[in-house]
Amino acid sequence: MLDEIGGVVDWQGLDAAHHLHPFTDHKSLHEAGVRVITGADGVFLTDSKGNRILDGMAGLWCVAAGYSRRELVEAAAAQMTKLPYYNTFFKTTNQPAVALAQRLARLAPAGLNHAFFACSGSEAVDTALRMARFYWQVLGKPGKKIVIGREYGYHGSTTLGASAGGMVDMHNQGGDMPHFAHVLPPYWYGYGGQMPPEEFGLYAACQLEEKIIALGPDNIAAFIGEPLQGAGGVIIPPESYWPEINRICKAYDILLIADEVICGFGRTGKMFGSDTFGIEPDMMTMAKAITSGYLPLSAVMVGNRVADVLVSEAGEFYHGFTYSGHPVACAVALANLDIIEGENLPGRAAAMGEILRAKLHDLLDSHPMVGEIRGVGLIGAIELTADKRTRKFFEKRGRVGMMCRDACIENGLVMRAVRDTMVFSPPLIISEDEISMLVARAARAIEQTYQRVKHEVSV
Ligand code: PXG
Repeated sequence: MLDEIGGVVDWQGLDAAHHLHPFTDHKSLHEAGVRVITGADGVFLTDSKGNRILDGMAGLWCVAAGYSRRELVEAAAAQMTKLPYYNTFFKTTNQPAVALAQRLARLAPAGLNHAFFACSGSEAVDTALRMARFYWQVLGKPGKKIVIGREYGYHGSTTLGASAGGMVDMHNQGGDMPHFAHVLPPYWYGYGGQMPPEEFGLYAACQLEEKIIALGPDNIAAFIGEPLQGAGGVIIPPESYWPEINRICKAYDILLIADEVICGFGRTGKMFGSDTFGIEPDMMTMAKAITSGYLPLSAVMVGNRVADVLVSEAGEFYHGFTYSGHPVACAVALANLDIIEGENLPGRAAAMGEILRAKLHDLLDSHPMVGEIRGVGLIGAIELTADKRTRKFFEKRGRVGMMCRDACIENGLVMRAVRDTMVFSPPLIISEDEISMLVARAARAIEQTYQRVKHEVSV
């Protein structure tokens, strides 16, 4: 591979020698060789071999406005020229941070009027959890410490985030702090059995109520949940689920935290997943599409109930980051929100999502290895199954999904596998032609995978 002045650089070799990657088995990565991404435009990535790959995941669920947006580059350059950095500690602020806080208060559901800034989704989750516990301390209820999350929930990779999430492999590697508990996710395809989805939604919500009663409401600070569980496999709750969760959190006086890191900013067809699913959160965490991934930034939107206590009664909250309210990241977020609102990307996600699902149903409903196609807005999943009548999973879960993920790449498409569930979340600016391309490539990859494992599939 050539560098910009024509010298040969072995980027793969250097990467293997010096770079530790997130969520990676390095031995097998080194055997296979890493893919070097060198550029991107619109919904396409380019790699060092000159392949053009349709990015069906919007990076890691974040590049809502698409790649190569000049507006965002210019916003960053202008802010870097004017004020590249200053902190928001010690009685100071900066204009982009204030403007963004005001903008987010306008966009967020009613009553969420204050923003606390951080740099990643994990930091936003840490912030929300510490703030929830602090809130109860200030109110004289320091015993309310436990945070309840869900199996297959993902709330980041810091120690609190991993503990709040429901990924057992992360718990087993030190992400298992005390004062956390987990309940069943509203995953009808996996756990619904013979129950109709709406009945199963109530059943799953009821698991939270039972857990609260078992642990004692006086010991519980908050429930945290993604409106739909992204990294867990795009688990979309039945409509009955969230209204019941709202009711339970209110009935037992437990804060409700909606983790909007994936759902926020149009992904589900409305501005926030909370709007789509009717969630009434006390706090919301957001990141990723807040800058379309162009710079690291996250926020916790804090509802009046908590903010009023924090502002008027609490004294100092000993928490914050060097880059909280970073002026360049906030300026890019503002320019990105101009695109999201100006081009009505939430509405576009709703319309394009319908088209995407219709095309997937057309091509794949009758495929013997496809158990379910689901989605809302421009996020969705295709369940690969060993028996579509009984929704049976494959032996050694994750193996067939990984084969299909590799087949997708060979066909010029990035799609993620979560166990044997193929998930997609393309940039919200994707066109109808690009959707047809995505669907055709996905269908080809699924068929190629099927040809390799069809002896395991009941027809
Ligand atoms: N909450 C949710 C709901 C997320 O999806 C985080 C918090 C943490 O955000 P940061 O910025 O700290 O990574 C996330 C992140 C995957 C994958 O493979 C998903 C995420 C991150 C990395 C990989 O699906 N979600």
